[in-house]
Amino acid sequence: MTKTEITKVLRALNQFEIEIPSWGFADTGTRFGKFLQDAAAIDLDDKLADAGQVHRMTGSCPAVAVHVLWDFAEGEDPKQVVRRARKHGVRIGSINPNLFQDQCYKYGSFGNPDPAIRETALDHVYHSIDLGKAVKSDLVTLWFADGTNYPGQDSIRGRKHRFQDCLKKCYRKLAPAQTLLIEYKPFEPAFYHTDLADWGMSYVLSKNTGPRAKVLVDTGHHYQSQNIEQIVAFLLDEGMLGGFHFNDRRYADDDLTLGSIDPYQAFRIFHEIHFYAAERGEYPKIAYMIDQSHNIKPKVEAMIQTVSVAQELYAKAALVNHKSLLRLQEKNRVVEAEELLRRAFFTDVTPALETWRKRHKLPIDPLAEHRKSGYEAAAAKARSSRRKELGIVAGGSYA
Ligand code: PSV
Ligand code: MN
Repeated sequence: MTKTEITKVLRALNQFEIEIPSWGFADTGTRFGKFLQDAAAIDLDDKLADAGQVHRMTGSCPAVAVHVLWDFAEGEDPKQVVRRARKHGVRIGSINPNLFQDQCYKYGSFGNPDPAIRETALDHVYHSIDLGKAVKSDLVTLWFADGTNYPGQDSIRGRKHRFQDCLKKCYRKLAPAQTLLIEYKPFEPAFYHTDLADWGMSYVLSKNTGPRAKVLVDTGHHYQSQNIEQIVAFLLDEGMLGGFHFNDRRYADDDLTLGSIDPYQAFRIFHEIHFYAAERGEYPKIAYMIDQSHNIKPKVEAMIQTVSVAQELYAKAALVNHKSLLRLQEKNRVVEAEELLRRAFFTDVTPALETWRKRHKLPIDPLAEHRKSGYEAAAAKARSSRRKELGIVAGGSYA
């Protein structure tokens, strides 16, 4: 790599932060089963400790996304949570209300025809917004499992109106520093229609909700072969890209490690962001988040691997020479323009990553350092008696 290239990467990585999900550290699985891990986090304190280890190894993950129902005990003092996070070297990031798990949501939350259920859902989001204020988190991330399973089951337009009404009500409760991120997903668990099925639906509802409501792109939430970087470029240009949930997929919302199937796609997404930033002279405010929970990989290792991949692909994308690219594009020099991207993608950015890590006093090889640290074995040991008490043992069942 040239000196200029290394400088470009260092500059890019200095402003690259990626939030990790608390739910990525707990025992999770598919709907067919969970494979328990001795070191998996049991409670929020464990999750924050694991997140702290990821941040110590990678230097890019100071914030942890939390899922209100899974992470906050009834009556939990938010200040205590802030203190606990700080103790582990991290802070609380986006707040994720849970509008899909309770029995009352069988026919939806914000889209439910029953006004009483919509009130229940709204109360939960209001509570989540307050929690965000209390822990000084400025992001509230909404994902809805809402939809129908059969044609004719409910009015698609009626549900849209209920959604818009509820979102506006939520928006009014936000503090000025808070932003609402609205996620979409084409299907699952609803199998006929999903109320917020694609970026266009999230865009329309966000736009009608207010200037601090933006679209959240979960890379696993698209149909096969959809051009995600085009969605990203479009949303960026409209000032409507709020953030990402990163993961990779082969079939549907598989929660695979970012870049494990198609690293070039993640690169192309990052390229659109660098390209936009170069034209603007500054990086847009985007919440980069990971949304992966691993069934067979050790959780902390998987997260460190993911963040390292994200750093690498972000760094590669930063190498594209935008002035040259624009010139080639203006002249329709297709092959050379494509080669510019390909060359950046295939550049070995290890020297730049090592320099960045050295400068920030971080391990040169985050994964190797984590393995050497013995963190996993120590966590398994420390958590074993609690696991026994709760009946969470390998071979047992844990709902
Ligand atoms: C839904 O599939 C989703 O992507 C949402 O972001 C949820 O909050 C998360 O996964 C739960 O795992
Ligand atoms: Mn997601």
